[in-house]
Amino acid sequence: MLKSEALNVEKVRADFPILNRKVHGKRLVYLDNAATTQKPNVVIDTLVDYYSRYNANAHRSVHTLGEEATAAFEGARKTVSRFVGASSPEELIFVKGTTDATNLVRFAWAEKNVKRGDTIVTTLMEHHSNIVPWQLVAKKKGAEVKYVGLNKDGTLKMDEFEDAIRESPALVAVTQCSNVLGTINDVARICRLAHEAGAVSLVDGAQSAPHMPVDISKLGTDFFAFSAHKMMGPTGIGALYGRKSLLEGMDPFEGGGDMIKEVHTSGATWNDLPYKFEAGTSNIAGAIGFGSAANYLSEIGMDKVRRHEVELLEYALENLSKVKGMTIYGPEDADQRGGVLSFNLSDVHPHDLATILDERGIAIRSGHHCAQPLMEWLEVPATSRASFYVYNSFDDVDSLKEGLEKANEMFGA
Ligand code: 7TS
Repeated sequence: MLKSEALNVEKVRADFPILNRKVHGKRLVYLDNAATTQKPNVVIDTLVDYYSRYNANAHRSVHTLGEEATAAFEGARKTVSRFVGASSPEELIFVKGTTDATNLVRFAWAEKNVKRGDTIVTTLMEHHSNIVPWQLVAKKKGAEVKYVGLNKDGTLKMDEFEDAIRESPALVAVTQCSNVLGTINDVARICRLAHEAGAVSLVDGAQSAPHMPVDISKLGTDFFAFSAHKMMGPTGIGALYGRKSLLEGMDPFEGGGDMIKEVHTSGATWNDLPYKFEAGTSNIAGAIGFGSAANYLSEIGMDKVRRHEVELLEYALENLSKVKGMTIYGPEDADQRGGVLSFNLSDVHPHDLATILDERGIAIRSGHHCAQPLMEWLEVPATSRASFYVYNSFDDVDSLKEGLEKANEMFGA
């Protein structure tokens, strides 16, 4: 049996109780990590510990439980901000997830700063959460969204990007890693070019922060959005990193408790960063769980996470491409892509394929993956997608290959 050189996968797997369950009597082969990831015991225990020992609201009460909850919540903010290389925890706003983060930028920054006739530059490989908010802003403000196209191998057409930049866009919003093609974009370069053109930059880190070392201080982006549930943390929590100078100039778009300094009948003043953007009781348990997940990943080492996924990808690209009728999308070189592998098998509908694989305990996703402009570019209504994480083994890839061969038999290919 092949073993990962980067990681002790068996040791990692032992941390994830869900991996012991059977699906249709078969070993669970979980290959839907781009949708959401499984949780290690340490994250589950952190949530149980909070609710069973020190559940209290944060930033409000001076009693012991309140102080402990506040300390854990703010400790998590420090951990998560360090994890992505933010220069200070006050630049890290807890939100519901990546979608909530892009919408925060939409309401609190773009609605004020995007003007009639402006352009917003994004790409054809974005998730809807990095497209629809900008379409809504453009419609409201009389601006235009420009989509940078893709080369045949699923990489960005940088010449088109450079053309779009010449029009001095208000905002450049690009994903660091595509959730369909796996393409890794050179966002450091993109942000540099965006800034030279006077634009503000936003990087969608939903598929990068969980899978590769990310250092925002080196990327140089103004905003960076990511979700905890895609990196072993709980659902309903994520973060928006924002450059302090920008956040300070922005008004809150949600009003309520905790985001104010003082409220009088005549008006209100705003709290300091990051609280100005965290109205109401936060997802305290979620944030603490997020911190625990970031610690777990740091202990493994993000360089090892990345190396393991590249090993799996190389193996998968080589072996799955041998299956009759396979079309695999995205860059050929595993070094240029994240651990996401989208494909179609002859004319088998991806939903049928996902159902056949599920019978064998294999979980993949089928559909448009919330990236319909990309599906249009690929000229397919949907794809199947296997996406990897640290607990996936070469065995999982072998199981997927066998499942695909079985599907071929069933469909008479
Ligand atoms: N950006 C990218 C690149 C994503 O992959 C996703 C979720 C999001 C943003 C939105 O994240 P959320 O946590 O706010 O939902 N992607 C997927 C996926 O590929 N399959 O299910 C969800």
